[in-house]
Amino acid sequence: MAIRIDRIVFLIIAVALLEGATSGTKYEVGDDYGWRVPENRSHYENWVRGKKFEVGDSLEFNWTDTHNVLEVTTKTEYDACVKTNGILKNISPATFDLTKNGTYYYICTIALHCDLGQKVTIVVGNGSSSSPPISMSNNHAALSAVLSTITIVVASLVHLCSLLLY
Ligand SMILES: [Cu+2]
Repeated sequence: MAIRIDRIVFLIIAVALLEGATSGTKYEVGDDYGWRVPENRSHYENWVRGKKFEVGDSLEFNWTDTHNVLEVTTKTEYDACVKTNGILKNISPATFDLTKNGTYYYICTIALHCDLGQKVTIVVGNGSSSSPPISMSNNHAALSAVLSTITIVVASLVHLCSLLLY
């Protein structure tokens, strides 16, 4: 019986840790529509509407034809579809983690795709990166660390008990 409890406890701990590691929402940009040249220029603007992005969330860009994702750093570059600066990802799916509050700009650099509306602006938190970085993620990380320490101690004790009993 002790061994059974031992296993159950381990299972619970594993699930808890897994859940902690995958907190944050993963958004597939455009949902089923994916990342491509949209039929209307406000397509991705509409997709963003009503969503509340938070620190710890991530974006996944999926495409099948010839596309890519460039994270540009300024609104000026975004508005003008400037393709020379930023983080470029060429392989689908391309994931970007939203690690802090701020405004993030993504465009496709292929041909005129960006000009045709294959671009998206993501606002995290209040959209300003100057807000203090106390954010949830830090508290979350600290809490996770404490929790995993506790679970390791508990797991060790349970294991020890089961060894002593048999
Ligand atoms: Cu494209």
